[in-house]
Amino acid sequence: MTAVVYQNFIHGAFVANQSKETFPVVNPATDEVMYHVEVADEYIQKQAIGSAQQGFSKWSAMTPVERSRILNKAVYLLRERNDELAKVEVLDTGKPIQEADCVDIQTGADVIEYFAGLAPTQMGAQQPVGEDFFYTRQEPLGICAGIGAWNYPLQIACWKSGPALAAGNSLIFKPSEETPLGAIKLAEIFIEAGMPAGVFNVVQGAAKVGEWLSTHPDIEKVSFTGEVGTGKKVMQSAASNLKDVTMELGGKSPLIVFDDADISEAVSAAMLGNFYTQGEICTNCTRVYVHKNIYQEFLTELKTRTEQNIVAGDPLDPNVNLGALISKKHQQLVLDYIEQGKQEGATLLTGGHALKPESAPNGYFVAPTVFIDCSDEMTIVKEEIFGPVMSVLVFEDEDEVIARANDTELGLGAGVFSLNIQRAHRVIHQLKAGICWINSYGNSPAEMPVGGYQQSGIGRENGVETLNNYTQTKSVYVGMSKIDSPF
Ligand code: TXE
Repeated sequence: MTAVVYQNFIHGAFVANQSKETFPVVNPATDEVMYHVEVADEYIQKQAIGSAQQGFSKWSAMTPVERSRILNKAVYLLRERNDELAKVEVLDTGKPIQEADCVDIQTGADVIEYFAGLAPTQMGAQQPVGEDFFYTRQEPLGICAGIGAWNYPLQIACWKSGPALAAGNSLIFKPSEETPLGAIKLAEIFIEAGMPAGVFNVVQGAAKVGEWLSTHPDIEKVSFTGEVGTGKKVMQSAASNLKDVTMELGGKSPLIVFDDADISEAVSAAMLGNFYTQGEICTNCTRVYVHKNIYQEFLTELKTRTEQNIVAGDPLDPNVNLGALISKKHQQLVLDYIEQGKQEGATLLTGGHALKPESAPNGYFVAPTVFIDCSDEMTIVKEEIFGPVMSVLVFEDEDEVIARANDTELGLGAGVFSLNIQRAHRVIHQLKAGICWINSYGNSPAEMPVGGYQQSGIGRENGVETLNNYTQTKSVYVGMSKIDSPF
C-alpha cells in the first residue's frame, strides 16, 4: 500500500516542503503507522507568513457580516460531515467513536457559530469631551498563531480559529504532531466555505515549528493549548516581540462531594471527570474529596460502576467507552504514576494496570484506575497524570476541604456536589479555579468563558470576552474647536 503523505496547507492548497522531512502518525488503538506528514521547514514557514499577510489584508477588509456568512457556511459543512470527521479524530487520538460522534465536531462547530454570530455585533464607543469628542474602534490584531494539543485536535482548531477569524485576523495553526489531520480537514472546509486563501493556514511539526510561531515578529498573538511547562516556553518565546498570549494549560482539579450530595450523581461526575476520553481532559476532576459520612457508600457505587460499565476496546466500536491513550510513551507515563501511587502508600480500589482488549490487542490502553487512602502530599494527588487515574480523598469539614483543594499552583477546574444551595455557592466562590461546576461536571458551552487561575492559564476561550481578546482598541480624538496652544 503506497504510504499517504500529508503536506502543509498554505494559501488554500497543499504545498510541498523542500527539506523532504516527514514524521509518521500512529493509530493509538492499533500501534500501526497510518500516514506521514511533511514538516513545515523554512521554505514552508516563509510561505505561511506571506500567505497569512495576504489573507489578513483581504479578510480584514471584509465586513463582519461577510466574514460571518463564510464562517456559518463552514459550520454547516462541519455538521454535515460530523461522522466522517469524528472517524478522523478517533484514528488520530484513540478516543471512542461514541464520544467523537457527539462531542468533538459539534463543540467545535458550536464555537465557530457563536463567534460568527458575535462578529457583526462588535462596536466601538463615542463620547463628547466638551466641544470635542472621541470614539473607539475594535481593530483586528493581524496574523495570529494557534498551537494545539492532541486530546481534542479539531475542536481546539475550531476554538482558536472561531474568535480569531470572526474578529478579522488571519491564523496560522499548528496541531500537535500526534494528531495532524483534524486541522487539515478544517482548513479544507474553510476554503470550500468561500474563505479567502491565507486566512487559515496549517503548518505541521513539533516543538521547533511551535517555537518558530511563538517567536516570529510578524505574528501578533499566540493562543496555546498544552502542558504548563510548554506554556511557559511559549510565553518566553512570545516575549521576543511582546505578543499577546492566551494559555490554556493543565490542571489537577478538585471535586468536593458533601454528605448531602446525590451520591449517584456525584459518582457520575467523578467517572466522567476521570475516565471520559480515557482521562485525557485538562479540566478533569482528578482529586475527588468525599465527606467521611458518605465515603463508604460513594466508594461502593464507584467501584461497581467502574468495573461493570466501562468497556475498553476498538474505539471504532460504538459500544466502547474507554479508548487508547495517545501514545506508548504516554501509556508508560501513566503506568509509572500508578506505580508511584502504590509505592507512596495509596490503595488501589480498582484498575492499576495496562489493558489488552481483544478487539484492540496492540493499543495503548490503561484500565480505569481508582486510588483510595490517598493523602494530599502524594505525587498522584499533586501532579497532572492525564490518564484514567482518580485519587479519592476523605474530608470532615468545609474549611478544611477548601484549604486542601486550594493547596495547588494550578487552578483550572473545580466541582462541588451538595443540595445545600448556599453551601455550594459559598464553597465554589472560595476555590481558586476558573471553570467551576455545581452538581455537574465538564460541560463547556460556547457561551461560557473557560480558562485557568494561577499556572493553569492566561486569558479565556469562548464567551463574549474572547472576541475582544482578538482585537485591539483604537481611540480617535476629534478636535471640533481651535487648539488651545501656549506656543
Ligand atoms: O501538550 P504539549 P500535549 C493540556 C493537558 C496536558 C497537555 C497534553 O492538561 O497537560 O495539554 O497535551 C507544541 N514551543 N491541555 O502533550 O506537549 C507541541 O508540538 C511551542 C490543556 O500536546 O505541551 C503541541 O502542538 N510549541 C487544555 C503543543 O505544543 C511547543 C486542554 C502542546 O504540546 C513547544 C487540552 C515549544 N517549545 C490539553 N513544545 C486546556 N487547558 O484547555 C511543544 N510544543
